[in-house]
Amino acid sequence: MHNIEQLIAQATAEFAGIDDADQLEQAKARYLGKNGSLTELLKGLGQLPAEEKRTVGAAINRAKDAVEAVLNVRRNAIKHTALEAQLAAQALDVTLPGRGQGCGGLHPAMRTLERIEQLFRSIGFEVADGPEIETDWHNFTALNTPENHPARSMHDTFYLENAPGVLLRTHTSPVQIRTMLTHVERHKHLDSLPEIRIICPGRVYRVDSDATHSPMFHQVEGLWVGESVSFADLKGVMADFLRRFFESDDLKVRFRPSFFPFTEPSAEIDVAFMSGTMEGRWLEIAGCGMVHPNVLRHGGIDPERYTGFAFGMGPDRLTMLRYGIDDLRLFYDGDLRFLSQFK
Ligand code: 2NL
Repeated sequence: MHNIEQLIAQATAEFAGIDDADQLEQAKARYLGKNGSLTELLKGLGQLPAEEKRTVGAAINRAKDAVEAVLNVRRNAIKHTALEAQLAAQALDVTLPGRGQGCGGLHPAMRTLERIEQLFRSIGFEVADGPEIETDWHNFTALNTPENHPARSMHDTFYLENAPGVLLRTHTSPVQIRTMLTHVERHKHLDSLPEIRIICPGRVYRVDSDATHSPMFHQVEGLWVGESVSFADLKGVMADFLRRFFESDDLKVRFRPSFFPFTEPSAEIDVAFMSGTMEGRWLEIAGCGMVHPNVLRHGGIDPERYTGFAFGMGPDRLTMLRYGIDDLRLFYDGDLRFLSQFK
């Protein structure tokens, strides 16, 4: 009996000195485990005379309960201490200022498109859009592109599978064709057609991919059709637009003869900056011309009565010039280290 009381006292003292959960379980095993001292006492019960078995057995079981109880108290204390430490370490300081919501920004390509739209709106143009999946009639035929023209080949144009004559538009001209057709239909009750003044910004697609070409890129085309629209109007509108776009009154603008199937005559527009790193160098910036009579006819407009000018430019190139970017792929890689500079 004396032995049993001693074991309880010893276990209580031992548990009290332990701060670690694993060590506590090891200490428990020394009393209550398979070879623990209380377990050993129980095993020795068989050698006792029958009248002692009851009392000694009951005493050992009480001792086990007592040790178990002391153990649980210690277990809970250790758990509580660990939790307190964890809470202290992870304490939230609710008085700290918030991290703030990172504010997004427009992609540089979109900033340029919006700037172009704003400048053309200021001189009476409207912004038109249309489908990116087009028919070859709207994309090529209506634009006076010969049946055997290389641009129509599968090397240059993305065609849809299992849909003959359907493609990803290679320029935004089909929007202008569609606009002419609906404009004519809408105003057919009038003696004369109100003017069409639109720009068509949007995504276009060509089979092409390197440092200066992406298979998807942006284009802005413009169209002005009326009863006396001339090449002089074209020159004035474009020179004024480019000087305002680049915020440079002394920007040099020149028109160089060129060829497009959809315009006649046609010209390439070059600009030269009078200051900065690009000073004095002529850069090709857009193509333009008087709308070919066949194209007006495909748009439902009588080329004997109406004339028009059209132009097309790559806003991605304008963006690169305006911000001094030398690799087009930066636009489309989605790397925030690059893009966040434009916020
Ligand atoms: C370029 C050249 C150009 C046009 C696009 C056009 C549209 C219609 C009728 C006639 Cl509906 N022309 N568009 C005209 C001349 C040039 O683009 O270098 N683009 C990047």
